[in-house]
Amino acid sequence: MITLYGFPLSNYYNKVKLSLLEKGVPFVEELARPSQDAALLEKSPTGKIPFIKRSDAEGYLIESQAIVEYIEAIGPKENRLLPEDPWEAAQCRSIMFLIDFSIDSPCRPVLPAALLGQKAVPEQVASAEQSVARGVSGLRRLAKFKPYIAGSELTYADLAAITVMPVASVVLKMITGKDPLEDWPELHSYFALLRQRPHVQRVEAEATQALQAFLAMQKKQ
Ligand SMILES: N[C@@H](CCC(=O)N[C@@H](CS)C(=O)NCC(=O)O)C(=O)O
Repeated sequence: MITLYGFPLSNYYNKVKLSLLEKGVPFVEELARPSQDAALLEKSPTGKIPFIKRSDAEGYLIESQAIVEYIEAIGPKENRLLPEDPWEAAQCRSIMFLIDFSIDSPCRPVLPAALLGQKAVPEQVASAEQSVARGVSGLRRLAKFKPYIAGSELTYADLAAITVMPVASVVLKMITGKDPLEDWPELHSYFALLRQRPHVQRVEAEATQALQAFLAMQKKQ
């Protein structure tokens, strides 16, 4: 059995959780918050979430991309979520890396301003906006929407898109009032298609609930 550590406020946690659900790999969830405490660092050497553990093996596995690849390797072969063809599989990975490094990562420096009420630094906000816009325009050139992001089959790239990308939208909209994904109608039709899937609905509902609870707690403080 796999134990998935983290919490549904994390987009990377949700990417892994949705991957486990869509692949059909049984798992249990255990709450873990990112921290630099020694106890957490023993399990997750960077102090980040998500990470997983197998009940029949020592040690933990960090980094959502490595975890997703592991899920594909151990899950039911008939339910392929990464193409067999190495070129097609690499195309999927490149979409996932673009989402992580060119859309999600650039908005991280301004996340505390959006979610923790810290003061936004104008240079950081401008840089985040510019970098995310560049990442989004790169993804616009790469996305196939036929109907899925990498082609005709559902892949982990779709599961990453629907779970990881919304954070850039939420964070930048909270700070600047402008959603960087707003003017991309094809993306919204594609997200609507993915949202017909029960597992996507479950993961998004649990993420929304966690965000609302977190914002309500922040307001009280
Ligand atoms: N590259 C990592 C990113 C994970 C990540 O950034 N997780 C966030 C939560 S969404 C975290 O733990 N942040 C705490 C920190 O940066 O110290 C992955 O794909 O798993």
